[in-house]
Amino acid sequence: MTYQFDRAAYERRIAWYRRARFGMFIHWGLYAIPARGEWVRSVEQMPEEEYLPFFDEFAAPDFDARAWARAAREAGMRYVVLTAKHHDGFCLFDTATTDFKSTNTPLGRDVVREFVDAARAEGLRVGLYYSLLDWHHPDYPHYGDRNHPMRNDPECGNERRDFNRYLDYMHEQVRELCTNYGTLDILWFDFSYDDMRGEAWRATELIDMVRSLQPGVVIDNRLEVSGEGYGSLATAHPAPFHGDFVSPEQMIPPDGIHGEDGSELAWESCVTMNRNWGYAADDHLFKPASMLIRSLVECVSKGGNMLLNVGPDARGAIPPESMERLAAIGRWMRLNRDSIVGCGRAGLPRPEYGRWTRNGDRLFLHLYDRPVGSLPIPEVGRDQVASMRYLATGAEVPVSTSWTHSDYGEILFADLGPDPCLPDPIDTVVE
Ligand code: FHN
Repeated sequence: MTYQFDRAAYERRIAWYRRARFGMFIHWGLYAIPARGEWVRSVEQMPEEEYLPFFDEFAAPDFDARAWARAAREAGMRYVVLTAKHHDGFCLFDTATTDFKSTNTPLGRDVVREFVDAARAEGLRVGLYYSLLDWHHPDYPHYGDRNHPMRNDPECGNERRDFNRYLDYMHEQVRELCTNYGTLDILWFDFSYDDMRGEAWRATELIDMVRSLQPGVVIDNRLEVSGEGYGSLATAHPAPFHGDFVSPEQMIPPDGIHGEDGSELAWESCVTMNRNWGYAADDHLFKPASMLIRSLVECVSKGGNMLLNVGPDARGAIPPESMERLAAIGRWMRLNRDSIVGCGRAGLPRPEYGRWTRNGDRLFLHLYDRPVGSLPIPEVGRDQVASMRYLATGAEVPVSTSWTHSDYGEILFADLGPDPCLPDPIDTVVE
């Protein structure tokens, strides 16, 4: 039977996600010990025997999922996504499929269990990231040149590996995650490449199982693509494993993301604060909070979400540079959240001096450059506007009168100008 995409069911499933707009990504695992990013095994061509000792060292004395979830909530985030398993194959959940899991380390705890409980206790939606790649599993194809791990190198003896047996393992782990940790709000698969996409993962079978266990879960599009691609969600005939949102990585699409039929697709830009997803001790170049807030505004003004990453260190603590930025973002969100949560594209021309977002008949102008004197707003008609106020202070906005017609009830400003709630850009330590 051919798959029929049910757009009405899709829009119902994705509605909360479109309103949420802002989430936290958490990359954590054994790689926090070498502290050179989550691809350290591949980039440094580290053999398994050099990596496995980190397993016996993984004690994470400061691991506190509730502290992570509280930091996300206080930053104004509405959902959190944790790496349940990254490419190194290390499982942060108590799986029956392998001993390579957090419950067998000195930490001895089911990190995913504590994470989902903490997130829900903080009123957040729960997401789990799951790597399709697995450098630990003996049946996952290995690659000779680890700097180009996507090529299937003949010297790696892949003919002896049974990839279908790996897929059975992978599907069983996904089934455990969908069965043992309550209602999941997001499943974040990562990632497809070369000919490893779609049915190469037995994706229809996988998605059918996921949907039978977690009917309302929102799924990303990386059973088909990586951070560069749209996937079949954008086409007139989405595949069964289309995913529910497009997942641009470290970039913001110039004008949002639309399907071939012109429909506005859900999308989420996932971004790091520095240059690494996993903890990297030497990576001190963090973006200032004001830049991260502008990225969030940019995403929402184009109808998208932003998933902002933190990489806890080997002790389990979110780095201080990240905590500083989360706190600054939280100060801004406490006063301006109405211009982000529940908002989307305003349907107005994009001004030079800022960005518009909209929620129903409320318009929000994110002022990047505050004008001297009154504020010309040629995009909106004066005669239908009930009031204009700065969100951060409630103060009336002095404006000029040269306007055209509109149908908006009120305009509120989320002022990104020299806002008292935004700290001076935090000095970044540049090595
Ligand atoms: O290889 C991963 C990477 O480590 C990280 O998890 C990002 C997050 O979107 N996804 C892959 C690269 O696209």
